[in-house]
Amino acid sequence: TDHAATERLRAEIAEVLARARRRTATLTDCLDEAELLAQHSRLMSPLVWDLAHIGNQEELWLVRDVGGREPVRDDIDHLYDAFRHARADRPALPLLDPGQARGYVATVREKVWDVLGASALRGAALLDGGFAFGMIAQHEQQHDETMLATHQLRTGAAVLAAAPPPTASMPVGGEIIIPAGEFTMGTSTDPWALDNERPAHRVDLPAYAIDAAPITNAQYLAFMADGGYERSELWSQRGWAHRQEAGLVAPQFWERDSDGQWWRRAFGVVHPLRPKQPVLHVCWFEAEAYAKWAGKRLPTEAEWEKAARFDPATGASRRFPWGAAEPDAATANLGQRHLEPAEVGAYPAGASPAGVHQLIGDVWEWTASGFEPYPGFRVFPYREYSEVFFGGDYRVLRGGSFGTDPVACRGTFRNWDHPIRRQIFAGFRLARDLRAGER
Ligand code: AVJ
Ligand code: FE
Repeated sequence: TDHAATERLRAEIAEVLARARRRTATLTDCLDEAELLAQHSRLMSPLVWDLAHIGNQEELWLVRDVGGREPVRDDIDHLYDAFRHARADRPALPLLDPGQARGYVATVREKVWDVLGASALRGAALLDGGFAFGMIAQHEQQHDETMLATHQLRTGAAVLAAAPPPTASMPVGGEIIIPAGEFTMGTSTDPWALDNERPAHRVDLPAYAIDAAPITNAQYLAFMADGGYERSELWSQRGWAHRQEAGLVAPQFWERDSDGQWWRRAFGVVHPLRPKQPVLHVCWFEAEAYAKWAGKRLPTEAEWEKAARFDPATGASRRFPWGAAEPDAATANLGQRHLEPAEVGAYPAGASPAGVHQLIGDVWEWTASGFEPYPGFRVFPYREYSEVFFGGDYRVLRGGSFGTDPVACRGTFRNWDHPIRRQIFAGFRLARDLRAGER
């Protein structure tokens, strides 16, 4: 019945909002006031800004807009408007202190529980799939992933811990050929899909080859050993200029000892580089140079999505590579269950029908594509989520990382960042056109 469906949706919303808040607490309760207020990197906000910004977005959309309630703190809106102040300038603002920020997000959440429970919602926001609530849960989780990146940039003793990810249970490598043909890209029906994932549209692609797995540390080391960072001919002009200016010699957070062995610092712990794990913390220009060295290229967004979603048996596009089931510990490394990517070959149950592995989770994958609207795009509900970024200096990333919650991850989900950024949890896989006669 309608009533039972509404109650199920209400319970699902309550669970995703509560899960996001538990994670926000995990990321902020482990640090003292000074560390929450500190600028760990000019690329990032102080953690206490993310915390109150999470509450402020929730207040704007769920308390004021959906709930039609009185503002909790409309005097602080300007402090937490991401378009008003650059990240580097946020530490100097008269921000709520950690205690005030915690009190603020808790007060907002109390009001949201009240809004969610209100009978008036039965007809409106909830029947429309609960989009506003889903958007806010995704927003909190996206900032939680950003806060996790701030944790990775912070120096000092480790404060986060998690079980190690699974190791390879089968060898995975080489390429998969995706035959030519149309597929459905994007979605018009996923209730919590964001505006930039809409609408569903048909895309026709020639046949192409795509890597069965992301590029590993071992593969990346071979590029480095072959002079990858020293050979300007492997880099685009812009990429080489950036490589020179930023002094890039290895992925971020790699350290080499006097014996020439590489180690990786992750969340305050230095560990030997694990050869079968996907390479992490490379910028788009590094991925571009690696691709040139390998005689290949990055996949376009459409190629990535067809490899992830197209089911040749039905001709339909799936929500996830493995089907419609929610991600779990057997299919994908998501949700900060682990603090690093898993080895390639660790998730055979998560492969796509074509046999492409680990598209979802582990590392965000850089694509060749800029961030553009799909044909028929409509802003929903606000221009600043997607539209103002279209046509900018961004590249699209797909698939989510170990730090992405399932609520903010699916085969249609689009992320984007500047091509020089590498503090995000990004790696890549490659693709190529087929040679004459190859099929
Ligand atoms: C989609 C991850 C690029 O963090 O800038 C958070 C998500 N939008 N608050 C970002 C977002 C508004 C966004 N990314
Ligand atoms: Fe935000």
